[in-house]
Amino acid sequence: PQATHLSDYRPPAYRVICTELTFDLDPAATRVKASLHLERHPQREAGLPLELDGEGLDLKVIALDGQPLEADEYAVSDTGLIVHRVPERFRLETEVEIAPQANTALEGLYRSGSMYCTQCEAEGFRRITFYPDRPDVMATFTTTVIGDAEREPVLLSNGNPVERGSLPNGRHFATWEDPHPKPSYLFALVAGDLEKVEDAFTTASGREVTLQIWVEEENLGKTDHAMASLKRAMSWDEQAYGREYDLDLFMIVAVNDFNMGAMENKGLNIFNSAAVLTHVHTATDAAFQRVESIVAHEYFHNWSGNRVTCRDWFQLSLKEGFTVYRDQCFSADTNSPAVKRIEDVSVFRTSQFAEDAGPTAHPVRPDHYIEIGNFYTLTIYEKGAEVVRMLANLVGKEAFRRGSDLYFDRFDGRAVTIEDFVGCMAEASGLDLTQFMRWYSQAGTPEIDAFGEYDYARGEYRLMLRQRTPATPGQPDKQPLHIPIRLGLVGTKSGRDLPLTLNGETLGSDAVIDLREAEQEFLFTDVSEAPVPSLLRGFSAPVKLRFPYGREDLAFLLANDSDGFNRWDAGQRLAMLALDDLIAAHRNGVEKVMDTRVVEAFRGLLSAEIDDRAVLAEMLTLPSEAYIAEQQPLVDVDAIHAARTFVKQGLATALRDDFLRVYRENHCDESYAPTPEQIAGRSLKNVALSYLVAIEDEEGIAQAMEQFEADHNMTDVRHALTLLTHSSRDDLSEPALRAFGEKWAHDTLVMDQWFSIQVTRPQPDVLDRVKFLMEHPAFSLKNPNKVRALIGTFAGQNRVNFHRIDGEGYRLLADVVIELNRLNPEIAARLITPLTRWARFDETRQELMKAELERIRAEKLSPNVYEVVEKALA
Ligand code: B3K
Ligand code: ZN
Repeated sequence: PQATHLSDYRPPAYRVICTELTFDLDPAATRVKASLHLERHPQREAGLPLELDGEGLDLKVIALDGQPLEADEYAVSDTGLIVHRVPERFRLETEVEIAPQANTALEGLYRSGSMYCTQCEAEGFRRITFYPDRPDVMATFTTTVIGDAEREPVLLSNGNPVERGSLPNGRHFATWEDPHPKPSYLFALVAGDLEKVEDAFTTASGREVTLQIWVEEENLGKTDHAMASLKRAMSWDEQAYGREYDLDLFMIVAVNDFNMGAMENKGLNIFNSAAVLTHVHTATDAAFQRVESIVAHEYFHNWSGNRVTCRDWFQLSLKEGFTVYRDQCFSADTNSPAVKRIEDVSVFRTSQFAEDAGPTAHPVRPDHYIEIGNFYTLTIYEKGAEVVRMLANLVGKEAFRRGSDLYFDRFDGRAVTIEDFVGCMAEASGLDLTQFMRWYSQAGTPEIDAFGEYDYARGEYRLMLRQRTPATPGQPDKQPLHIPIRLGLVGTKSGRDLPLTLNGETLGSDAVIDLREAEQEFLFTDVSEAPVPSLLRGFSAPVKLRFPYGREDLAFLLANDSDGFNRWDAGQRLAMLALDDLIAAHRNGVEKVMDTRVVEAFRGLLSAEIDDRAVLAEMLTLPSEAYIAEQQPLVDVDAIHAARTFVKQGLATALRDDFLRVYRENHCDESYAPTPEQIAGRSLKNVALSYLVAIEDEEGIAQAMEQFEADHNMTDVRHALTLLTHSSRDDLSEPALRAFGEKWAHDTLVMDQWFSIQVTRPQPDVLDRVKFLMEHPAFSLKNPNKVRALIGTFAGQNRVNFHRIDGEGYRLLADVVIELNRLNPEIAARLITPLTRWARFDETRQELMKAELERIRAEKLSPNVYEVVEKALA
C-alpha cells in the first residue's frame, strides 16, 4: 500500500456540480446509476483525463454526454476508473452493481439486520459508485431509492423528500433532494422497516424543522432522551455560535451494526444504536450522557464539517477537533462543568498520552497516511479539541466568537484548511498565532518541568518552567510550543489565591501566563505569604506538568485550591505518590504500608461539607490502572494492580463507616431521571459502595445485592453486578449474571454490557470466560459493538489478564485481529492498539507481543491493519 502526502495536495482536475443517483436495492445485486455533471477545475490545466475513485464495483454501463464509451476510451482498475479524454463540461453516466449483503467492512452500502444503510466517511462512497471521492468536491445531490414496498417501506436519503410512488412488482421509490452542495462522504441512504418518533423545532429565525428519529419497532420507547438532547443542542448552537439549522427536516436513524458512534450525514445522521437509544432499565447514566454528547456532536457538524468542510483528510481535525470542543462546551453547560472537565481530562491523559508515546503517534494534522480510516484517533479528536480550547482561551470569549462567525461566513459552502480556521482567530483577535500553529504539526506530549522559589524577604515568587517534547516516530527534533498555563498562587497561611503581579502588571488571582521558550522564568512580586502554586488549572494545555510537590503541598491543595479541577488533580497526584511507593514495594518484595496522609485526605473529603457531589465522587476515585501505567517508566501490570488494590482496601478498611454512611445518605428512591443532581448522587454512593465491596464487607456485599435486586435503574444494577462479579463471591455473582443474561437476552445493547462486566473480572480464569462468551449466541464478530464489548474491553481494561505472562491474552487478541482483518479492517486495526504498546513492558512480554504482531504481519493484510502493524514493528 502507498502513502498519501499532504504536500502532494492538488485540486481535482474536474469537479462535480450536481450528482443524480438511483439505487435499485437488492441484497446481492444492487444497481446504482449515477449521472454526474462535471466541469474542469479552473485551477487545473485543460485536457487532463478524468479520474474517478471506485472499489469493488462491477461496471455495467458508461456513457459520456449520452454516448456509450468504447472499451479503449476508459480503463477500470482496482482503485477506480479513468476516462482518457473528456471535454470542459460534460455529463457522465455510469451504472454499477454492488452486493450490500456481502459487505462486512460496514463501509459504503451495507446491511444491518434487515435494513440497508451507508457509511461513507472517509472513503466509503467509492464503494457505491465511481466518483471523485474527496471532500473538496462539493455537489448537490438528487437521490432516488427503489426498494421492496413490504420489506423496505421506509426509503431515506439526504435533504428533502420530493416525490414517492409505487412501481411494478411490489416495488416503490422515493426521491430526495439535497440543495446544499456537499462532499460525497456526507451522502447517506437508509431503507428498511422502520418506525419514527417525530418532534419539531422552531429556529431563531422562525424556520419550522421536523425532527425524526427512526428505529426498529421494539426500540420506539428509547428515543426520548436523544430527541430532548437534539433540541437542546439546536438551541445551544444558536446561542453559543449563532448557527441555525438549514433544512426543513432533520433525521436520525439507529442501526445496530456501525463502526463508530455516529455519522453526521447531511440531514440524515446515522447512529450506532448504542449512541442513541436509552431507557432507565437498559442504559447507564454514562450512556445517557454519551448519547447527549454524540447527538449534539453530530448536530454541530452541520456547521463545523458540513457547511464548512475539510479540503482534504489531513485537515480532519478542522472539523473533529472543533466539533469535539463544541460538544464538550455544550455538555459542560448542560451538566456539571467541573466533572465534565475531569472526565475528559482523565480519558485524555490516559489514552491520548499513551497514543502520543507509542508507535502510531501523529500530529493533530498528520502529513501522510496509508489508510485515513486509521486516523480517527484521540489525537485528531481530543487533542484537536484541546488545541481549539487553548485558542479560545488565548483569544478570549468575544474574539473567539467573532473568529468563528468570520470562519462560518467566509467559508460557507467551501472546503478549507486548518490555516483558514486559525487565520480567522488571528484576524478577530489581532494575535500572532504563528508559533501556536506548531500544535498542529508537532506530535508528542510536551513535558514541562516546573520549579518554584519563594523569597520571604523580598516577597517574590520565582517560577521556572522548562518545556521539552520527546521525539516521536519521524519527528526526532521538536520546537518549543506556545503553551498557555493558567495558574494561581495559593497562600499557605490564608488558604486563598494571592493577587498576582507579574512584571509590574496586576493579573488578578487566577491568570494565564504564556510559555513560549524552551526555558522561561516568571517573577511574581508582592507575594505576601509563602504560596503553593496551583499550575495548569483546568488542564489549560495538553501537557505533562511536573512540579516537586511534597505530600503536604498536595493535601493542602486538595483542601484549599479554588480551582475544582486542580483540587481533584492534587488528590490524584497525592494518590500517585503513595501508589509509586507501593509499586516499588511490591516489586522489591517489601511489605506494603498504607500512606496515612492519603487516608487523612480522604477522611477530610468524606467529612467535609459537600458542595458538589459529582466532583466529590471523582475525588474519591483512585487513578485507574491504565493511568497509573501511563506514569510508570516501565509498566508492571501486576505491581500496579496489587498497589491499587492495596490502597483501595486500605482506604476502605480505615474509612469503612464513612463510606457506609455516604452510601446510605446518597441512596435515592425517586423515579429515575438523568439529571445532574441524580447522577451526582448515584456516582457518589456507587463509589462508596465500590470501597465496601473491595474489602468484601458483609454490609457492603448485602447492599450491592440489594441494589442489584431492587432493579431501580441500569446505573445501579450494572454497578452492583460489576462489583459482585469482580469480587470473590461467585456464589452471588453467578446466579445474578445468569438472571441478568436471561432477562436481557433479547436486548443487544444490554447484552454488550453483560459481556463487558464479565470480561473485566480480575480473576485468572477470565480468559476462558472470554473464549466461552465468544461462542455465546448473542456474540458475533460481525457486529462491532460486540467485538468492542467483549474483546476490546478485555484487551483494553483487564490489564492483569490481558498481559498474562504466558501470552495467552495476546494470542487471543491476535487471533481475533486476523479474522477481522478479512471481515472489517477498520475495526481490526483499532483492536490492535494494546499490542502496539509493547515497548512499555518487560522483555518477556515485549517478545510475546511482538511475536503476535509478527504473526499478524504474515497474513495478507488490509491497508488498515498493514499500516498499524508496520508502525508497531518499525
Ligand atoms: N465523522 C464521523 C466519523 C466516521 C469515520 C469512520 N471511518 C463521526 C464523527 O466524528 O462525528
Ligand atoms: Zn465528529
